[in-house]
Amino acid sequence: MQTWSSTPVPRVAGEPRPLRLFDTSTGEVRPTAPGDTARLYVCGITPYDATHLGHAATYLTFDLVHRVWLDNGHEVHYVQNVTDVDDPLLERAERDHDDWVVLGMRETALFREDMVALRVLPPRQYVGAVEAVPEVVEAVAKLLADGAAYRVDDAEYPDVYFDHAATGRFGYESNYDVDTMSKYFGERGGDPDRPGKRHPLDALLWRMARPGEPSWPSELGAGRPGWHIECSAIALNRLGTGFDVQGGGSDLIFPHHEFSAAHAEALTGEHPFARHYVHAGMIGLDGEKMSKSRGNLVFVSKLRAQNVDPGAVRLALFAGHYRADRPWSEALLSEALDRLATWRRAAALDSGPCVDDTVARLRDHLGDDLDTPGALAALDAWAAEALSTGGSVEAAPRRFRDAVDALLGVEL
Ligand code: 5CA
Ligand code: ZN
Repeated sequence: MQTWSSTPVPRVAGEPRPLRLFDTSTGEVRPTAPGDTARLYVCGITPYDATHLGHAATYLTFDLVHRVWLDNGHEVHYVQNVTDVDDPLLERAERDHDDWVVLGMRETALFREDMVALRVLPPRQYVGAVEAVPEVVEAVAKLLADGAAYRVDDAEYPDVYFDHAATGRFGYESNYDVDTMSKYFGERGGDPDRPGKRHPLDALLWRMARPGEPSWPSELGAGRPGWHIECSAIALNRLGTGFDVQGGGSDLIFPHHEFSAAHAEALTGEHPFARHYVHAGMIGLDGEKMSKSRGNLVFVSKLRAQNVDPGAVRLALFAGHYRADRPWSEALLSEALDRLATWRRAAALDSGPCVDDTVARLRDHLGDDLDTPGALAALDAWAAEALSTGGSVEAAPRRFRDAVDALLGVEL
């Protein structure tokens, strides 16, 4: 699939700080340790509706990871998927008498526009599930041959399932107990009650063709991919195993990232699939998680249509820590607009106070598990001083602007 266009990232003078991130699997903030090329996989959208601020917050979180690594001199090999064939997309298309292919293409195109507007740096490879069907078929065939997968006992639809115990490590990513796993498995796309499975927690790998559903002919029989294997195959085939960060929102901790890791580890025999599993908190509205199924959504495209500055959307979402579940509100946006206006006034001055310490603090905060509230406070302090007492360093406003641009992706 076509990725989206990039904006140039200015270089920032001074010493970069390495990036430490909270890893769900170990429950600790640990240093990321990328080689020359940092490898990042972030789960993409299921394109059945427009991008809302919850999605945006998650992609902005990983945009900061991308930017901090760039600041540290790494190349970043970033891969993202699009789940362009799956039950929610097919159900929405049917409900709206729409063609699922057209619906997916339309919403994916809108997502790209939203990402460009929000100045999210693009993935190097943006890969649809449909494009990846041959990769999924190859992976599922190998899992079957190795005994990590099996066909359900169903003469009509012998779908292929993954034996969740195949790697002997199941649960290491989420660290959830069995009750929690069972609850989320049922709520997030799993089918615990499917007759013929060996265990309720086993996950679908290949769904045999049903009348009226899209399918692809293959050595497994005509059918379509399960969800988790899509991300395992796409990530493994581009980034290899042991890549630096697997990312998504916290609703993907289980079952999605647990199974993506288990599938990939069963395929390669290597552990871990990713060195860090990083999860962004859920953005809510009116006291509930913002979600397509609940319909309590604020769309990025709607804000764009109202001419809301995308920089303010970034600052509003960065005002809270990425791991915290937090609400979106008009007040949050309005504070962000004020902050943006203040920073712009300060950045437009002819001179200002020395900015070196501020940039160092900005880097320290971002390096420390993306502490954006701390980063914003450091920048606020410089802007306030520049606007009140001034300063004589002519290069300072430009350096402030470049640091905000490079590290936070906000254009002043
Ligand atoms: N296509 C799959 C991943 S392979 C999927 O989960 N798609 S999605 O469209 O439902 O979500 C896209 C991304 O946005 C995921 O990382 C998800 O965790 C994140 N997300 C969804 N809702 C929210 C929310 N309210 N707040 C923060 N992130 C969210
Ligand atoms: Zn995924």
